[in-house]
Amino acid sequence: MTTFEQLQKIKSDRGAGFLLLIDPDNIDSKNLPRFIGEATKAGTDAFLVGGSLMLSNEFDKTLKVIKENTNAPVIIFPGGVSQVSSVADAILFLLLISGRNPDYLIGNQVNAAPIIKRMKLEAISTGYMLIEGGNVTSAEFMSNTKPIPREKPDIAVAHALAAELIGLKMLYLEAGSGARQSVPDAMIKKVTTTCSLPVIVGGGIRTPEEARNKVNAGASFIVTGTIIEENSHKSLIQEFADAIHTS
Ligand code: 1GP
Repeated sequence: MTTFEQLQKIKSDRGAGFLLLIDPDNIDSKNLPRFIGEATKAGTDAFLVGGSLMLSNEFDKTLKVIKENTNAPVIIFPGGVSQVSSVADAILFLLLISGRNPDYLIGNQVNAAPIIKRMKLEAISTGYMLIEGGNVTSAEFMSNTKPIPREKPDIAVAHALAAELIGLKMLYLEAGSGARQSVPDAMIKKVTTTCSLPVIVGGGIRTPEEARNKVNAGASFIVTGTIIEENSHKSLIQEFADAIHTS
């Protein structure tokens, strides 16, 4: 089964999937093996690994440690071309479709594609949409693109439909790591009722209840990063998993 098929199965078996973001720049590497084991037991469905900056030079090593301590899929969520590795199960092959910066629409993809192909790494083509989250996030600053205004769901819908017609496999509605406000539920609802692609939602989600509201609005996968970096206790991971798994 491909990783994309595994994600589809998670969605159909559990209602929605809980993806935990591991940013190699923000981890306590000594506790990583134990943390990954506990997070898997507490209901994490897959791990996303990556970051906007990547100051750490231990990307491969971090991926190896994660792989060794979980049987859940380990998926690269790349902030740039340097974040490609054959250790992972797959990579989100992101096109930053909300922006108009050609480097993030096709330039980086052209640089990364031959490497990904040579590694035989599964690429899951994903339309990545930055949504205004109340503060300037690293993703916005680093990509030099403007997010979609949060009170303009129709603009988000038009981008989502373009992604579907282009033939991308998934959408990622992103308020940005550490966003003050997460993607509005009304926008998620409008996108998921108009567009048939599975939708990942992340950025600024801080409570299990908020995560559940996003699933109820139509999200297929929820990503949390910051809140679990701040409080990595397994009981909180379990609460998120329980809120996200509706069946
Ligand atoms: C960022 O969507 C992810 O790309 C997670 O965001 O760190 O705010 O949870 P947070």
